[in-house]
Amino acid sequence: KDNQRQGITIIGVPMDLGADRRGVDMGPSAIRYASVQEKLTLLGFDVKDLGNLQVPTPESYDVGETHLKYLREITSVNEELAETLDKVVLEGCFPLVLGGDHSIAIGTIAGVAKRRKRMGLVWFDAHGDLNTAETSPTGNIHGMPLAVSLGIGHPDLVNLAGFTPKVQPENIVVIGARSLDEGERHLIREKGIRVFTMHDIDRLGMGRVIEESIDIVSKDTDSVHLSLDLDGMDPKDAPGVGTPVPGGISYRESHLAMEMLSDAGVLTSAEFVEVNPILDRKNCTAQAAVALIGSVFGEKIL
Ligand code: 5AB
Ligand code: MN
Ligand code: MN
Ligand code: MN
Repeated sequence: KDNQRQGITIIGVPMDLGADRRGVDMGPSAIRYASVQEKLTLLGFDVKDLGNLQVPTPESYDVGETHLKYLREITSVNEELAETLDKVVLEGCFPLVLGGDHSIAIGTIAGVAKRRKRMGLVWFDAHGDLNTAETSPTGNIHGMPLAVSLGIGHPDLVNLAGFTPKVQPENIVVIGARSLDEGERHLIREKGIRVFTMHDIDRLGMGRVIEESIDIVSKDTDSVHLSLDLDGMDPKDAPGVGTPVPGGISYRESHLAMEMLSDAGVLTSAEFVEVNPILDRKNCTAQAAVALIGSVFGEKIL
């Protein structure tokens, strides 16, 4: 694995066209306000912040087809994101993307997968994000990025950056799932995707779950991306998310997961998404995101 961790490049994507509830567009600011750059600098990294990509304001655009809301605008932001990330990878820096709603994973994954032959993917989330226009109960694209990365969905999204699929089902783990739609369950079975539900985490413990996860995402891969949706955590610890689901991953379990991924030295890119400051309490969800980012980059208790 390319362990070029000395340089980290931060990119903010204030996207909220992919979800119904407004406010995730303020996620990148909230995470910066919680001192992400200072934390990483103190850990000894050379941190560059490229600022935010331009994202259209939903009020100024037509929602388009209701089963794929804001498809055109989301596609164009993700194209730019993919191009930006491809450059970051070429420079040898570790891309750290701050969302924004989870539809930005389409562009993040396209960008980091472009130069890689085979990528592993850790999807930390209460949801599967495996819907298509046909199976989605909402038409919100933030519920579709994992399907899109597998090559399933609208051609404009699937073919982003000129190649598909971005990732193979056998190199993916989903961690924290507790709210899956019928079409998502079907796809998980059909593709054989390894999903560690909350039930599995309760039974096995997070330690075992991450050990197995590391095997899955690092076997025959040349890079590993972490896509972390803050709603994977329990809403008691991370209330500032648009689609909270009770019974989630605890503060400590989520840290253990990041610490073990860090110790394994497998991660080559990461994104932290779905922080909604409007629904938060004193920015504690953004603070949790920054604490998790610290653990990803090797912060230790002792
Ligand atoms: B998130 C739901 N499955 O498709 C849908 O927060 C919720 O990125 C999706 O995980 C949640 O609209 C998307 C009902
Ligand atoms: Mn989610
Ligand atoms: Mn998600
Ligand atoms: Mn959400």
